[in-house]
Amino acid sequence: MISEVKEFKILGDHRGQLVALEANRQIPFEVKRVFYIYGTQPEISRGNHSHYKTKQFLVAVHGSCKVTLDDGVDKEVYDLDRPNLGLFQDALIWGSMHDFSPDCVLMVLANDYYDDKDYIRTYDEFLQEVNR
Ligand code: T46
Repeated sequence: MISEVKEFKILGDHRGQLVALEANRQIPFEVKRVFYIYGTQPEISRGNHSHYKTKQFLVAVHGSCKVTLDDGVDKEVYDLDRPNLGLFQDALIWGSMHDFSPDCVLMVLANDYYDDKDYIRTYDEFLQEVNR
């Protein structure tokens, strides 16, 4: 198993719903960066890279998408279709995000600041790195 979709407690009442995510609790690292992607067309695939060190946690806070994670041996596809679901993507895992609903807002929490040098952009280089 590469990862698993985690289900968070919904702290709802008659006013609506609330989901709380805390560093080192629901999120398995200290969060240094949050970004979100939206307005992605259904036929578009995003990501398609890995990271040397960056760990990520993905939550579709609105709408839905699928995430394929690949550890160099196995591939698994995960559905993020509710705002109380999250998926951990470790370093050295190839990730792609696809099948976005038009209203999807995919929020990503990361354990480090953005650094272009932390990206592994070709699948061959990724395989070399995981087999080292
Ligand atoms: C991932 C998926 C879901 C920044 O300036 N800061 C940032 O923190 C990020 C993530 C990106 N950028 C810049 C770099 C590019 O000029 O934003 C532009 C688009 O980034 P990128 O092409 O990496 O976007 P995606 O959607 O292919 O991938 C991003 C993340 O890079 C990736 O780790 O999991 O969103």
